[in-house]
Amino acid sequence: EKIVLKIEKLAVLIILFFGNYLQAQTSIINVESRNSLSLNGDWQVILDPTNIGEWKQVWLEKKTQKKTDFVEYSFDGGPVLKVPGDFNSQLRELTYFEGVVWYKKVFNYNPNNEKRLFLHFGAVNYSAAVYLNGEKIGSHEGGFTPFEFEITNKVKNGANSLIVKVDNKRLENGLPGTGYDWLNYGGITRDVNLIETNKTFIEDYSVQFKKGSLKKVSGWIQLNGTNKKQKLKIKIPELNKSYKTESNDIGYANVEFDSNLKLWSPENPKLYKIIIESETDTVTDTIGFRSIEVQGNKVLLNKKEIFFKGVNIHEENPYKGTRAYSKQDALVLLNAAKELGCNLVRLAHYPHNENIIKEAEKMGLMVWSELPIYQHIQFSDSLVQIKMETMLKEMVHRDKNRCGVVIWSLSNETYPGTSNRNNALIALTQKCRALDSTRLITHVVNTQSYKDNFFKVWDTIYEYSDLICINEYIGWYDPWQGKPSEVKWDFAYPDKPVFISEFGGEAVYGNNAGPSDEAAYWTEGYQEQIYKDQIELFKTIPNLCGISPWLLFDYKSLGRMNQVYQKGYNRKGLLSEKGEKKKAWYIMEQYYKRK
Ligand code: GCB
Repeated sequence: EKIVLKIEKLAVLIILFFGNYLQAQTSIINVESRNSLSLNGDWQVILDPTNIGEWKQVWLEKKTQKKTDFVEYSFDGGPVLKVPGDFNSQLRELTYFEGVVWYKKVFNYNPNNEKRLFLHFGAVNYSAAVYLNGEKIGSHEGGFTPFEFEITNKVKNGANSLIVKVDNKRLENGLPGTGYDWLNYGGITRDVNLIETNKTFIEDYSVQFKKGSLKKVSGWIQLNGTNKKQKLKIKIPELNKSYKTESNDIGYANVEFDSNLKLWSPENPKLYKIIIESETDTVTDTIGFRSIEVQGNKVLLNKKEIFFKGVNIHEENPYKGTRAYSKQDALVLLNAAKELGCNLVRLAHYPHNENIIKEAEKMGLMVWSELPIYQHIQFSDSLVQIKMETMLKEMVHRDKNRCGVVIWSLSNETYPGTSNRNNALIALTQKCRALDSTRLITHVVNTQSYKDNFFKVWDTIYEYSDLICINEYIGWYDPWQGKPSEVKWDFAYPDKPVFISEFGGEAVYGNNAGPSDEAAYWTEGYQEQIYKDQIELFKTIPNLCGISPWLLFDYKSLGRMNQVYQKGYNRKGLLSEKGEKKKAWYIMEQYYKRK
């Protein structure tokens, strides 16, 4: 009995401790269609590189009482930053900053007894602690997914002071960990909204085709609030369709109906206006319907074989040198992908903002969405596994109704030798499948061997992956071991479709000076040759279902310290950061035209 007690105590302690990571509620989906008040715009900030504000309790906003009092901080008189936006690009002294910035915004509100109020963040990189009128209302970890807090009973009539401690310091046990090849843009990088709802509202819903079907819509609706049993409707005005159902004691209703829907595809990205109605709420969405599946060694979109013509994209507006977040930013990236001839964008290496996902869907670009489980992850740390699961839920939760999203990618270049890596990734894959069985699930691996022109793919994590996704940089990090057209392949899982998720090399736009057979001169010609050779290599790959070059635009990465050629940029772009086309661009464009 004593042992049982001890275990119980331990369990409570564990829950209290881990609870800190799970404080934020799963957020309301489809913010766009909610009754919301934007808190975007100017926020006052205090820069706090040594995290001293924690000790000074900045969130209390102490005021002097007596003539002899002094307070050693204030937001007034300090700098102002735009939200949404990374802080690095907004203030010179924050260019390479990784640490704490305190943000403050005052908003007015008149509470209404009939309503509930939620404070919703699109994303804060990397962690956020949120204070309302001096009281901590919660925290969130993870730089690329939404989170929210209900503040119905906390918001005051009149002026309210909201303070957010933003910290983008790298963590050993963070996602990603401490090492990664992109700029660690910190800040309140996506929209902030107050969302007002009725007492009971439609919190969440899933409306997509049932796996494998081109007719059957399957999903569910979830209400939040006390009035749980309600009559519900899903309407598709364009088809004069109205499907009726009812929610049960826990506010949940299954959805299943047949309909003659036009299919979404890259050629015809058809989307329908969908209205979801309860007795107390209405939400409108724009949803497309398609099926995506692997059958044998092929990928089928709407039951027809598809070849993924992809390109890798980081969430950076190359022209502005900022984190991308707006529709305009999205169009800069997606128009370039379209021009290249793509039908898929791999949004590397973390969940991108909703704008780019929605714009891609409208343009007929399929989306590969990924978790930042990247290279040096501390799988042995049990906190990491909890964070992985939380982030997975947040990613799938937000985008489950986006038909454009066809692939959930759960990891990139993790090392099989890392303690507990396989168990952690297998568990994560199973959780992903339980959350969403309709999309393809993959892992990206680069622990293969290439010797004597013989490419061996053996990582056992592929057993759990719908696709074999390989990053290989032959011609750049690894020299060719023979003719590209004569490479031989050996797959441990020979019956799965193969996707080359990264390949490429670096070049400086306009640099045609050096010999084009030597990497060290960073010429366009050298990069162009890599692309020509890679295309020869692709012909040798059995079950090839797609490729995506690394990557669309040159982008900022502090690890790229070659002062002559890189200057702080990863130069593997087909386009420079100014949008200039390198020679390799045309090779890729031609290849996609022929495919
Ligand atoms: C990779 C990584 C990617 C890097 C790229 C590179 O394999 O997945 O994040 O940026 O190589 O340029 O080295």
